[in-house]
Amino acid sequence: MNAILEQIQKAIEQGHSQETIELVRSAIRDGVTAKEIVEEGMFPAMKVMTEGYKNGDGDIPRILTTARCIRKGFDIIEQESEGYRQKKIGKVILGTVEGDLHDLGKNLVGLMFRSSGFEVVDLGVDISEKQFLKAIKENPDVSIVCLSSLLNTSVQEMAQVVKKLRRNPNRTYKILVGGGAVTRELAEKMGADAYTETAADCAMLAKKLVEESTEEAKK
Ligand code: B12
Repeated sequence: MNAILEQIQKAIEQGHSQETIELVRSAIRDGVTAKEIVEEGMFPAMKVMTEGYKNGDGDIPRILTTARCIRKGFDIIEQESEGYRQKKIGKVILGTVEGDLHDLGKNLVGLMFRSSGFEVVDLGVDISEKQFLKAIKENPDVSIVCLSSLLNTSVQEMAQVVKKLRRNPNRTYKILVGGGAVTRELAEKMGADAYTETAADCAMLAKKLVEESTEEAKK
């Protein structure tokens, strides 16, 4: 692997945001592509962090500093990489459901989608069924709707929103759910199209879902 990509990964894992910015800038100047920086430098750091979290050895301050470094690196790519103007794979609407104010996981999901080439409409936290439906109406080209919930008390609300989103006669999107209060079993029960445990996996899965929908539409 290109040495600078390894350095980017290390800087992010260690939470050094200024160093991340300088390394990403320097990689762009040296002709490393945005795709390589994201997929071989930033993505692996994110993966290490979310795996750690899954196994119980990721702490919140560490998650925050990692997310901040990725965010900063990504800002530099958007501002300075000519080659970044890639065609968007699809559009994602993302929000934490009503009653729930947790947003760290949702923000990571948003970052992963953006760095995988999706356009992201982040509605924020405490988002009602009405607000999700309004956003879908305003973005008829949406391909994925993502709901996040960390509270058991909000899972009911999430199930309600999923039910409504499924019934939409103009549905062109897949529904993806996640967050600490959601399990695969719950996701299936509420009728979501997909669930992943971590942010790192969900953008990959969404890419697959969008490709499958495009294939189906061609038939
Ligand atoms: C930080 C935190 C807070 C912060 C939130 C700050 C913020 N800006 O988000 C504050 C202090 C505000 C807070 C408040 C509360 N909290 Co709190 N909080 C936490 C804590 C410690 C960490 C959550 C977190 O950010 N984790 C890190 C992120 C990265 O993980 P994550 O969100 O799960 O996301 C990952 C995956 O789930 C996935 N993911 C997330 N969303 C999505 C969406 C999709 C579509 C997909 C595919 C994947 C995905 O990707 C992420 C990365 O891989 C947890 C305990 C814990 N250790 O989990 C309690 C916790 C979630 N909180 C809890 C509670 C009860 C509360 C309060 C009710 C406390 C109170 N009595 O006031 C309030 C609720 C406020 C409200 N209305 O929302 C409980 C929830 C219990 C439950 N299951 O119902 C927990 C589990 C603590 C506990 N053990 O009791 N909290």
